[in-house]
Amino acid sequence: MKMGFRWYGSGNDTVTLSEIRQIPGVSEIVWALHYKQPGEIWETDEIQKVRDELSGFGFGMSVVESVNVHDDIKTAGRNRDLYIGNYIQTLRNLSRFGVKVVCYNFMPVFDWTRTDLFHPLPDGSTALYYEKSRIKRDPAEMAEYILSETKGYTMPGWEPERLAGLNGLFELYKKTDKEALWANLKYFLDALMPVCRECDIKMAIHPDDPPWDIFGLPRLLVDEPAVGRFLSMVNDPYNCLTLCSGSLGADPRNNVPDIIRRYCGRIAFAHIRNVKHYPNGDFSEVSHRDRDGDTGILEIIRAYHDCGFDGYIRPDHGRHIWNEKCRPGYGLYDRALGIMYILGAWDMLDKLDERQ
Ligand code: DNO
Repeated sequence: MKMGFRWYGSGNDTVTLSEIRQIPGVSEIVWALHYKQPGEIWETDEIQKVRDELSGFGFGMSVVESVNVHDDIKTAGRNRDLYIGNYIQTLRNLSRFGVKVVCYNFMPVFDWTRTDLFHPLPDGSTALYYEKSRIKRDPAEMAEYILSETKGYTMPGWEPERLAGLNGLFELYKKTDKEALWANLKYFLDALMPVCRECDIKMAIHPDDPPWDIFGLPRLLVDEPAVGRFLSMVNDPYNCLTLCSGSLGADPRNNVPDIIRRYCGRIAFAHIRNVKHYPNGDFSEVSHRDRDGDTGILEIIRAYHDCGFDGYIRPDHGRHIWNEKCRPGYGLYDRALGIMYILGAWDMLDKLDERQ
């Protein structure tokens, strides 16, 4: 497997490339043009600028997270073919720079959702937290809260300009039920697959986070049957998964190691995140150490190792520790600790294999 670290770009991240270079084992920066709106073409000169910056530090740029999908594509809106055309052009441009995996999601209106971005943990650190009962509230109220909590940083899907048009977005999704959303996802992927094959780029969908419907909006990639349906609906080696252990693992009924063993050949990108469940359905993100949460981090690593996983991997959200001021979930220190934990387990599994 190839270790990556998500980075939001110069001037847009508290973490620097020189800091990331000091974390053992990281060869890839998981990147994106964060200023781009869904539907816009990523131009080659813009991509080249990132390439020059990353290669100056010896990093690869094989994984983009994310090229976001326009709402017209998700809702079969008037301009969906135009935006699919733009997406295809972006893939072609990315392939000129050696991009191999494009992560995206098909969640309506919001990307990942939490109710508390800096929830205190008993050890004095803070972490992302989800309180089920608070989600029933009006999404506009929720949006206002999130904006005040993010302390100037934007969370994907919760950008101020997007939240300003919240009512319009909800209106747009009224005619899109779960089956319509599945059909729109298939339409999108069917159009992309020939280009993906030609460009050797895998499309890697991120599961819905959390893995259940919120604010009355349908969500698709929520459990093992849904993952199976997704992969057989477009049965192409370029139609792949970003297997996010923390997203699927937020539902205690999901056995993430089993899902990995079952679909390993179609996992292009792995996110390793640990969550702790509470009996009332709330959950908290925690350190990557297996026993700190309920996701089964060691079994997950063992599943990838047993399958001979050679795709890309990154530690997902970390806690905020040592007074670090950073994007929610995306600080330097806890993600660096997460990498050392993952690599420690992985290297030991390699050693044990050598003995046999
Ligand atoms: C959360 C991330 C997601 C992910 C998108 C993919 O931290 O894992 O925001 O990047 O859902 O499009």
